[in-house]
Parts: sequence; C-alpha cells; structure tokens
Amino acid sequence: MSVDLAPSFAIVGHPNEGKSSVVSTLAEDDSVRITPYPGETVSCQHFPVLLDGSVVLRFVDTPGFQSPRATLAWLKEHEAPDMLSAFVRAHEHDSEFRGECELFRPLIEGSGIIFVADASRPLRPVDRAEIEILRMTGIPRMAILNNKDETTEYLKSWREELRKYFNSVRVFNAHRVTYAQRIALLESLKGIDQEGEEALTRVIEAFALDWQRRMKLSAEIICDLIRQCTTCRITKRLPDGADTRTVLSELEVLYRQEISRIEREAHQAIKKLFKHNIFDYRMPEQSIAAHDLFHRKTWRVLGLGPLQLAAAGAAAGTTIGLGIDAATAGISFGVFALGGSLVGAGSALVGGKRMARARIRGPKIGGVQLSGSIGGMQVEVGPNTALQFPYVVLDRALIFSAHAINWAHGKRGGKKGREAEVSPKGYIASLGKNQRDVAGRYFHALRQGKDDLIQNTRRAMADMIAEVLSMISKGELSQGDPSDQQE
Ligand SMILES: Nc1nc2c(ncn2[C@@H]2O[C@H](COP(=O)(O)OP(=O)(O)O)[C@@H](O)[C@H]2O)c(=O)[nH]1
Ligand SMILES: [Mg+2]
Repeated sequence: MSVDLAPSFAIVGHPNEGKSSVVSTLAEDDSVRITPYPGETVSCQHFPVLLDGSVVLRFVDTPGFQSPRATLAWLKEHEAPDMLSAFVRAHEHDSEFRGECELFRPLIEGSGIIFVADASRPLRPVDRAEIEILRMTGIPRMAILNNKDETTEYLKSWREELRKYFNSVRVFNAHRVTYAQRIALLESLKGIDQEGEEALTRVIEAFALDWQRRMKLSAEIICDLIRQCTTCRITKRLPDGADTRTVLSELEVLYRQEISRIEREAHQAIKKLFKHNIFDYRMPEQSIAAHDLFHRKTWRVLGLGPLQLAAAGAAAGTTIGLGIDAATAGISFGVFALGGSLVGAGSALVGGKRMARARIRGPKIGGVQLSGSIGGMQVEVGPNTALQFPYVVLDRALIFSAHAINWAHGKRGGKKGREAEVSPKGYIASLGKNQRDVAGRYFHALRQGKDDLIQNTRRAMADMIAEVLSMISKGELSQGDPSDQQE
C-alpha cells in the first residue's frame, strides 16, 4: 500500500486492450487518455479517487507490456523477492523494456495488480507470458476481462485459464458498466488483498454514501427545474403602434429559449454531479410524437394560428380539465417537445385587464381583438399551465439523468451532441401510482402558487425522484415498462 494508506492498484496488460478505459470508468475520470492506437502511453499516469477532498483510492494506468516473453525469460533466470527492482535497474535505459520498467514501478511501490485483457479474442502465447510474470510477482491480483466487442465465444476459456493465476476474475465492460457493477468490482478487489480490505471497505461505504448524495442533489435540481419551468413567463410592454402578432411571436421565441436555458442548466448541473466533462448528450428539442395534444402541428392541422393557439392554450389548463390520470396515461412524455407546442399551450396575452379577460374567455376572440395596435399594452407569454408540462420536464430530466448515471467514463468517441435515444414512453409510464400521485401533488401546488403547499409537497417529490434515480442506477427501472408495483 502507498504511504497515505489509500489502496493503490496498477492496471496492467497488453496495450490497447482497454486498460485506460477501465481506469477511466473505475476512477470516474474522463480525462484519462484513451486512444485507438496501441503504444501511445509511455509512462504511468496516476488517478487518485477523492472523496471529500482526500484520496481514498489510487489507480495507476500503465503503458502495458512491451516485450513480455523476453522479460519472462530474464525474470526466470533471476527469480528472487526483489527481482522486479533488479529488472528495472538492469533495463532502465533499454528501450525494448520501457513498458515493463514503467509497469513494474508501481508494483515495486506496493500497488496491487489489476490485469486487463480483451476476452473477445482467444488467449495467445504472449498473454500467457504476461500472466506468468504477474504470477511470479506474488502480488495480490485480479483479472478483468474487458469484452471489447462483446463476443463471448472465448470468455469461458479465458476465465478458466485466468482462475488458476488470479485471486479474482471478473468480466467488466469498460463501456457499459453500471454503478452497481463498479461497486461489485471493488468488493472483489477487497477479497484479493487482506491488507487493503479494511481501507476498501471504507471506500465502498463512502462511495455508497456519495452515490446517495448525488441522487438526492439531482432530485433537488429536478424539483427546482420543474418549479422554474412551470412559473417561467416573459413579459414585454407593447410599444405604440407595434404589431401584437409580431411581438407575440418574438416573445414566444424568447420564452422557448428561456425554458431551454433553464432545462440545459439543470441538466448540466446533474452532468457535473456525475463527473462528466466530455459527455455530450442532448434531449431532442422537437417532439417526434407529432400528434401530441398540444403539438404545434396538431394545432396547424386544426387550422389554428399562433394567436388562437395562445388563447386556447391558456384556456386548456383550466377548461379542458384534464385530470392527472389523463395527463399521465400512455402519453409519450419523454419525447414531448419542450419548445413550440407547449409554449403555445401556456401562452397568455395579458393586456390591460379588460383585454386580457375578454381574450381569455374564448379562443375566437384571440385573432380579432389583438390585431390592432393598442398603446401601453403588456404582452406576456407563459407560464405554461398545461397539465402535462411538468410531467414532460420531469420525464426529460429522468431520461437525461439516466444517461449521466449510466454513461461509463471510459466510453469515448461518441458523436458530439448526440441526441437522446428515447423510447416512445419515458420513465413516467414506468412509475407506480403512488409515485405519480406524489408528482401530481407537487405539480398541483406549483400551479396554485402557494409557497406553504409547495414546501409541503416538495419533500416527498424530492424523495420520490431520488428513489427513482437510484432504481435507474441499479437497472431496476427502465423506460416504458410499467411497473405499477405500488398499486
Ligand atoms: N467497444 C469497446 N471498445 C473499447 C472498450 N474498452 C476499450 N475500448 C477501445 O479500445 C481502444 C484501446 O483502449 P484503451 O483503454 O486506450 O487501451 P489501453 O491501451 O489498454 O489503455 C480504444 O479505442 C477504446 O475506446 C470496450 O469495453 N468496448
Ligand atoms: Mg492506455
């Protein structure tokens, strides 16, 4: 173990098998250099894992073996307790053994061994040489089979062979691994090394607490996001002689931008909590379910223009009288657009009071009365009072969070700005009735705008979201499979 008593593990193996990807994922550090070209890493890189500012665990990424067979031959001739140091002294300036010299340094300093091999190809003689070297060191060691292309054909023979030489063998896909699998891997690291067991137990406990903390903070962020979205409004004084229609459509654009900004900021905050820097994932702006109740296209099909849309939209929340059940039943919230359609749904033009009342009474009035230019009038877009709106915001936040939670840090090369792949049903469809009721009460409180009611319902809402995120992180909840266990 290293000086500060934090357990340390060196990640060794053949170049290009996924060592750096494993380190990146285990350390939740997406700054680890990962390249498709073997042999680019020439020196060790240290990746401390910090919790509350102190190092609790260290991973050392190594360049990998370079000349394993020659190295093995040398070690066999010089077998002794300090053979690794002797090897480094003898080969320090020999470029043929640069990889081995680098790789042995952390082992000499007390790191445990994590051997990474790509099990999607058969075991070769060169692998056997590497395995034999590691066995000879006598250092506690675990083998990770990183199935790069997910072929399982060779997995069994790899496993059987490695079992003979390693204290523990685990399959771990650096690109797909979840939080639960990461913890399981740490658990088995505990088993390979009695000395580090206690420290690792503390690390795992601290990780579990930290993970819960992230779920809770994400839940708070999502509660705030929904509050901000459902109360967002953009107001502008209508200048003399201005065309209301033009001003309104400008405001609609601003409103939509504002909602997007609020959403983006919340999602970024969640992304940061899960330590993602290069992860770039965007929710689709537009709905693919073109016939959702408030979708702009639907309105267009009905022959309604933006003004009628605003007026009807403002009325919709109150007069159409969708119940919570109707709002949640089978509607594809996850793919609901946050933009256009829903803006329309909640837009309200508030003029002089007389105007506002007159307009809101019936959709017909919209186009007619507001077409003239009226001095001193206020134009306002929002808040969006559609019952579905907060569900949409919640669902999009859950879909985004699920990706931030389950995206392995070692995974690279995704296209920039990937759009979310969302199932037609988001997570809302998978929630139980109790969970939906909790959400419904919070949303109702937000609509009422009463602070005490909001306070009273928010706690349960945040707890519910944290629980849902936790289920997502354990793979117990996925998009669109109704669980309804709580009913
Ligand atoms: N598809 C897939 N590719 C992987 C996986 N692990 C590593 N790779 C890719 O394999 C290449 C080498 O990975 P890297 O971690 O740099 O290997 P290293 O040389 O052993 O450190 C990179 O292009 C990785 O993106 C995996 O689990 N799945
Ligand atoms: Mg590497």
